[in-house]
Amino acid sequence: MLALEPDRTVDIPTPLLSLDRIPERVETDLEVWYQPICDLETRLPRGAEALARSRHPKKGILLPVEFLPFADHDAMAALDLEILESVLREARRLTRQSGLPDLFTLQVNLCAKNLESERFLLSLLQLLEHYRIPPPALVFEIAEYPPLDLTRAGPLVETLREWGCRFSLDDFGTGYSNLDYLTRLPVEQIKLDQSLVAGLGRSPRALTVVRQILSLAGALDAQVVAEGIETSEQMRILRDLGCTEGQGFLLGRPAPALIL
Ligand code: G
Ligand code: MN
Repeated sequence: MLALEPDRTVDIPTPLLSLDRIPERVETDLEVWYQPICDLETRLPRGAEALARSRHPKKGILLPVEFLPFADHDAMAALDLEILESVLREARRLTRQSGLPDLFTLQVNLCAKNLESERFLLSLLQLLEHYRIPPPALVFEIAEYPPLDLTRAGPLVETLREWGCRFSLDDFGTGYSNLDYLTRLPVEQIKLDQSLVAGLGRSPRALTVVRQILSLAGALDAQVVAEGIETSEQMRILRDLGCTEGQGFLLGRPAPALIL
């Protein structure tokens, strides 16, 4: 284990790739915004997802789809690492001030390339040591795209789980291979895609699909976080179906600071 002084500059291995590769990046600044993940009964935050944003001098705040070239996996991987470090730095600052609340989790998106890379694992280990953040404070969200090579990612995921980090399957319910992921990837959380949440109260079929996903998640011991909750009706239906956690504009918009 690397015992690093909290304030010493950490010697992270050369980043997987420089963020200079991101064309828009030349004239923009990366920011980390946070959106609360709340208990649907109390509406209190029990975690937050870190979201990449970029501040452009003329265009304002940009979403990743607006500043990250689609399918540039190297740029995505570099971005993940930069976001991760920023989240850990912020968590360290808050821990010094008041401590992270018990059971509060910081959710960070990770792309496939990182989860398939031992170098990423090493960087992560060093960052956790440096900022002294306990691994159980982190939930890594795995998106379906780009697809994960489970043969390569499996051992890394296992190692991270042994350290106490947890995993979430992001945007569940859209795309192609999610069910296969569920059989082969031990995740503690499933994020119900906002397109399904949007159908609640409007489409009986959406209700059926969401009910069945909740049942499947329950059978796999995975927590469900409903994404994109915008109306109290959607929230009520989700609660009635037994969903306990959610995220969305109704509960809190992404904001440029981590609010505990
Ligand atoms: O892919 P992922 O689920 O990580 O993306 C989350 C994105 O969804 C964020 O960029 C966030 O701004 C957006 N988002 C979060 N809550 C809502 C919501 O209630 N409605 C809509 N339309 N978008 C949301
Ligand atoms: Mn996500």
